[in-house]
Amino acid sequence: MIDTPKANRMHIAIFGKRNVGKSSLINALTGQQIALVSDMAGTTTDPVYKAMELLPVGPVVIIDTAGLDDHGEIGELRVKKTREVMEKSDLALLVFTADDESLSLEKEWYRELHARKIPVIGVINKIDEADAELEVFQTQFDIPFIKVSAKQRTNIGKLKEAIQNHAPADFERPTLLGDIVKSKDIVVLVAPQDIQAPKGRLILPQVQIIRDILDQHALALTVTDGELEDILTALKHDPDLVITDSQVFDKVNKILPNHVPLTSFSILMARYKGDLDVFVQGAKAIDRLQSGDKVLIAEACTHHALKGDIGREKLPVWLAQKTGGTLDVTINAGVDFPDDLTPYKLIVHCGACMFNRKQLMTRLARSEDQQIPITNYGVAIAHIHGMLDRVMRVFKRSEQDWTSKG
Ligand SMILES: Nc1nc2c(ncn2[C@@H]2O[C@H](COP(=O)(O)OP(=O)(O)OP(=O)(O)O)[C@@H](O)[C@H]2O)c(=O)[nH]1
Ligand SMILES: [Mg+2]
Repeated sequence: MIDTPKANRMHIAIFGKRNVGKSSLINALTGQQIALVSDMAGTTTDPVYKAMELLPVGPVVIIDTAGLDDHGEIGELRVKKTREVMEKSDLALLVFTADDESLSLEKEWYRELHARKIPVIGVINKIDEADAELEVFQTQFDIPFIKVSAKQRTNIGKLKEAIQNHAPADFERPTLLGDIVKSKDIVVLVAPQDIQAPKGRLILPQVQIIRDILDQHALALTVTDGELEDILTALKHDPDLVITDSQVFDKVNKILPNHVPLTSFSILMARYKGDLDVFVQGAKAIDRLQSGDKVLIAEACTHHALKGDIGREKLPVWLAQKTGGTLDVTINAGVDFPDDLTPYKLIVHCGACMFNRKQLMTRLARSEDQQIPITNYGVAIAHIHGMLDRVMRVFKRSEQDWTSKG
């Protein structure tokens, strides 16, 4: 997948004295064993970089560093490297433990971070061992504090929320298609024949995507599914990309030669506003649904549902067919999203064209916290029709490019 360039990812650095649990924290935040943890002070020697989608924040690089209090000849070199990390940090986590006796080193680092206008969040770790008096810290540092246990993963969700709230504002995905469409590419857009948009208009995702194609100086051709064959015949060569409405996926898939890249409006919006990997994972839960399971269909706006509405009518039928029985479907429309998602076996979200990225990412984070699979209309429909691999092909690329050092 050609994804957010590393430079556009928010860089979150973890600083603190040796042994406070910085490496344990990067492991807890990523949910993976990224960094080596041991009770020997000075385990981490060089900065460790991990690129990932951090919910609800978005694409980030998290950086684990060596302890600030390292000393001796090599120790000082390590501190120098840690200091260099500051140069590329957009946000810093300053890690403490409750029994910290001297805070002078942290104060020095805090002053430097502050001078560089890098937002800092204080993280008091190991609260499973010793609870901390927040006031003691708060009187000495003018920053928000979160108490966590990296080891037991306590309050890691709260920490992610704090990161979201204190993150600099300008880390949204720059374009919908800028990384997959180039100048002069021919992009065919397919709308269903019974266009549900208000008479005389296109729906917002179509408008946004056409605008984005024009921004790339590519060519946008809009047809309904009935005219797709005509346009393919009329073109001198295959289109570089076809973007279809999810409702006619199946039909388009049959008409379009397999080598022509195909995706949907809804999937592009899901990538732009949310986290496509989470939605793809979530779609796999469709295969585990059983008759009688509760499913939440979430819509961002309260549009007037027409006959054959995708979320209200088609999707529930398709999902139920997969289970061979019936499902207990709840429709949730608008800005209220249930706090408790645990009754549901699956959440299927609309394209969220009326939401900004943060709103949708917050919902993804809540689902992740409660371990409820969440997917999106387009991704779900592609999966139901056995086309998920095909419609994801255009984004394929490994995350590894962004996981290397530096
Ligand atoms: N009880 C408890 N122990 C923790 C917690 N987090 C880390 N530890 C332990 O503290 C020790 C140091 O953890 P690390 O994550 O390696 O600490 P670090 O800050 O990366 O250390 P250096 O790399 O040496 O600077 C290990 O023995 C961890 O298991 C926690 O939340 N609770
Ligand atoms: Mg470490």
